[in-house]
Amino acid sequence: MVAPNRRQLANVIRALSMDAVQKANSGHPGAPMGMADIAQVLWQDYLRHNPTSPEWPNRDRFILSNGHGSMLLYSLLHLTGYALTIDDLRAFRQLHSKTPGHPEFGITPGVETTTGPLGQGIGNAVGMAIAERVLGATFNREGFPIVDHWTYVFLGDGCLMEGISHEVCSLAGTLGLGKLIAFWDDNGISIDGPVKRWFSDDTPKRFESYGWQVIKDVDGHDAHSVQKAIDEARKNTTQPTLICCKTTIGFGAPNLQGKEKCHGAALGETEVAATREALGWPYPPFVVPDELKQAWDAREKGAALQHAWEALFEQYAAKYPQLAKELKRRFAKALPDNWQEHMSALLAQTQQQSKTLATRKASQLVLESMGELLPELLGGSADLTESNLTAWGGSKVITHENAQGNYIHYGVREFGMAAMMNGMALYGGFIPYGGTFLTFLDYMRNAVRLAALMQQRTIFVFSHDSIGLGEDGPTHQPIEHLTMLRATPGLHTWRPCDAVETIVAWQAAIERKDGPTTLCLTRQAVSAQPRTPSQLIDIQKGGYVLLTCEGTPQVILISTGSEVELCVQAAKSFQDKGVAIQVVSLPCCEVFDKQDMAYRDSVLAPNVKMRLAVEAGASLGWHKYVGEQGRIIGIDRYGESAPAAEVYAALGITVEHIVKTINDMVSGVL
Ligand SMILES: Cc1ncc(C[n+]2csc(CCOP(=O)(O)OP(=O)(O)O)c2C)c(N)n1
Repeated sequence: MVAPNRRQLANVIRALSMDAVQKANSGHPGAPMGMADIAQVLWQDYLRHNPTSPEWPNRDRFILSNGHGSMLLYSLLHLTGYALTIDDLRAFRQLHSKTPGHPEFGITPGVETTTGPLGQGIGNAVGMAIAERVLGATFNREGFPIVDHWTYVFLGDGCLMEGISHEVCSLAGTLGLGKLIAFWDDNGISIDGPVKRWFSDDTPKRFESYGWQVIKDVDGHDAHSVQKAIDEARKNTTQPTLICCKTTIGFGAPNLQGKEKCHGAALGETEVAATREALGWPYPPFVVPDELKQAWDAREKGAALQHAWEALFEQYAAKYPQLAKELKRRFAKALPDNWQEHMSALLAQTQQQSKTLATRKASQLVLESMGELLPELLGGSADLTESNLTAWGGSKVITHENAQGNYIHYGVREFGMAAMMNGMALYGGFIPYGGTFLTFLDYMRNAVRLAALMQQRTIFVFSHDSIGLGEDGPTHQPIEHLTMLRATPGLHTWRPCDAVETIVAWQAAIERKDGPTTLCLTRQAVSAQPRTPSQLIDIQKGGYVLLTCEGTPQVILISTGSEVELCVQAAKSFQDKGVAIQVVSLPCCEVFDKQDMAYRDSVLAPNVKMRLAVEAGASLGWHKYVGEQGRIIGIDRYGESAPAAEVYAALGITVEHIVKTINDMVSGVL
């Protein structure tokens, strides 16, 4: 039997992709058909992976940043032997299938990250390449390259047009991520037509200026050229490489190839038939001849690769038992044995010290205290380190020259930072955290969303969390941001009111293995609140009664962060006036909402209808807690540029306003 040639092997991808899209009558056949030849070379000649063990830590990472071409990835995973059957391919884009419209992490074995929002895949890949480099620098020993693999990315014009690609590729060049190789699908087409009318950058020059190695003018349909380019890319381990591949979108479809019409719609029965003819593909949909199946099957080769690595790891473990144990611990997301004990002691001590300080400062003290315990913490800031207070005494900056560190100066690249952090979280062995001002959440928002969608332990540190930042004014003062965060499914948002709550917030973020957390922190100092031992324990429930009153409360105040102390002061002013007021601190709504009803009712007694929520942010969302008859003191406008106290006064976030509102409620005016 004659062994199938490369074009025939690539044509399997083309056929599966066009047929799956045709069956769903939805999807993107153009990119998979255009990139099939490149994929065939990369996956069959270079990619080190084991289809029966998709989580093998030292596998090469493959990211499809142009995620709309999902059928390319699904075809490759199916053909090489991942747990993805031909029936799964038939169910492309159907409810609860393993083959959703765009690749989704956690749904399909072998999908390394969720892609589709263009540009973020390359961001994730840069994060993964950083993770590989840092982990290798920490754990590899002479003769034991146990962390040593490549990160390959496919991307299209769309990814390169997105601003985030500049952010992350610029940093990748600066850091000299030599084991990152990106393939640009230079097909000259995006949805609206030929891109030259809206994308005329000199992409090679752009990447050269970032410090990348650029391999130009590669014929993406010529296996030999692709092979040569990959070899050249891999020779250079001090620079990331961009391989510019000229391709034809929809390659093989005689009437539609090279045209935008085949980008994002089924080819149509007639064109599918014509493509079969043109490609010399006589088989019915979803039928792959045995010899092609066998030629694609990578299970045996993959198992051998993994076994060889495991043998090396065994020797490594014999020689460096502590390192091996530590690496395993980190990949298992296990926390150190003394973790709980350490954090409880810190909590008790901080409660006792009762210090007035900004919660961003408290956050830094938490990092200082737990940093040595958690070498997996990989911190950073988007050029606001001194404001976010994300660095601590043990922070060591990762540079081009030295990857033995735990802190990244991301530069002014919020979106890129968040996407890279997601890549690091997905990679494993790290707990990424990164800071910026809360208002710049907007710049990185879609990556925060993807962290939540992918259920990754990414920790976003947002300081300057309200108008309390003062003089920088409305451009820097978040208003709607807390609401946006709370509206994001799967995200936990903590807004602690003092140092003690900040510790609990950090602890929750780190112990949470299945989702991201944001820590919203004040620029300005806040008072420490007194607590009983049981109140101290209840913080971790997301909400608790901070200030109790005699008997049933007449009014319940609900607040978060810096406004909690205003509520406490207001409530205390009623103590000798015969009005029983309870103050509830609600640092994390999502965690509180997960408590059982008995607990929630013990905090927010259902029969107490006079409730007032106070937060220096948009009022939207608070009716959930205050009910129909409740009131909200929030901010539904933009802020002001002035010293913090004056801005608070101007916008009515004051003790006086709270007191007046309570009086109005109690006297029946409201
Ligand atoms: C952030 C983002 N914006 C818009 C889209 C919608 N979209 C999907 S593909 C695409 C065009 C991409 O063009 P290109 O990368 O050249 O893909 P090709 O046409 O080669 O398949 C657009 C605008 C998206 N997926 N993500």
